[in-house]
Amino acid sequence: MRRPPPRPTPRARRTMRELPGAWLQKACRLLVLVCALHLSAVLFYYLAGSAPGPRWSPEPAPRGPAAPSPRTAPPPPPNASQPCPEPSPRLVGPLRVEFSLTVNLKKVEEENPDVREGGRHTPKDCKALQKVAIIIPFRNRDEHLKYWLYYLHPILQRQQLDYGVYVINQGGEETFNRAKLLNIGFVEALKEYDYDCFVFSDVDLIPMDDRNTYKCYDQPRHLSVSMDKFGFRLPYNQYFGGVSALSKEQFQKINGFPNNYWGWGGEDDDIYNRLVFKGMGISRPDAAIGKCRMIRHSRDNKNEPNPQRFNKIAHTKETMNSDGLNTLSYTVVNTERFPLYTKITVAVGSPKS
Ligand code: UDH
Ligand code: NGS
Repeated sequence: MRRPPPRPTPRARRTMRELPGAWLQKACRLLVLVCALHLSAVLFYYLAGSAPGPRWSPEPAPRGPAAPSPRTAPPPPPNASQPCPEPSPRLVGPLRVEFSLTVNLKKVEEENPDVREGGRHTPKDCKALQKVAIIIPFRNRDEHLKYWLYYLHPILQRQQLDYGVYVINQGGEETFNRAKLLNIGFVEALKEYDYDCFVFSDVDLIPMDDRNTYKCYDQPRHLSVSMDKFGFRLPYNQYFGGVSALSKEQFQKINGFPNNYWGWGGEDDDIYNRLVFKGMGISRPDAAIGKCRMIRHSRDNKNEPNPQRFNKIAHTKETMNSDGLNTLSYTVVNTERFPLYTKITVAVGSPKS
């Protein structure tokens, strides 16, 4: 005789009753886990796709040289988009400028990822209204250059300019020649790109308002009109020193700048005379927008006041056609393309040569 199966104990009976609930719970946990995994995968790919920096095309890399790094990547095609609005909507107005902080150029590079090698920038979302070469006369002022790069790159980008920064470094120990270095900057920048505007800037001058756009106007433009060292006003009405902007045509019309002002002073007055003798006037921003700070410094070696300057500026009319772009002679010693600027070291000769 078969014995009946043993009756389940009360505990077993309870387990059997709870069985469907426990399975459901396990299945739910599994579902939640799968969902979480899916979500993290989606999040990962989303973030990777929208991270700042260049997006690489999914196409296979072409054979040949390595893909260019973001700094050497070609600029966006200039006619790819609409003209940039005037004024730039990215301007912020008055700026705080001080020289007590220490500038780290590596950090400046990181903070300006859209500046390409050699200190070039082209706006991404519109076509710049002007192609501007910024020319800085230079010798032994690396500390000042750091401040200039730190302050100016963000400003120039907000101004939506297609620009390049050229530091024209006078090689050797001869007396400094600011105006000749500026002429050289004009010629050398044009060898690199079809610039239509040239901003000539001392290395120690920083604008205090980004509405003072570093571009060219119908008339030659004087930009540093309201300097702290002159109590935020012009030292005299004809003053054209510091920072100025001339279009390619305006510059050529005056035969460029004089080549034979050696040492400090007068070359900016000669330039002013040239402009007036060619029938041009000076355009300027108003005193508030034209405010700028100068980095205090002592007189440099080999840039003593030029005793001939008064005599020279008295004769601009007679000399301007035979001293300038048409008589410019120099040698390029070295061209270095740094991440934030192009440095061209030149031999300019000496007062006697
Ligand atoms: N520059 C150099 N190196 C030099 C000389 C001049 O880089 O050795 C460049 C630089 O861009 C400078 C510009 O030329 O900003 C104009 O020269 P500067 O700064 O000497 O002229 P500035 O009129 O000063 O600003 C003159 C000397 C002031 C002495 C004041 C003493 N308290
Ligand atoms: C004038 C100079 C300019 C000079 C200006 C400001 O006297 O070259 O002072 O100089 N002209 C002559 O000497 C003929 S500054 O105070 O910035 O050193 O730019």
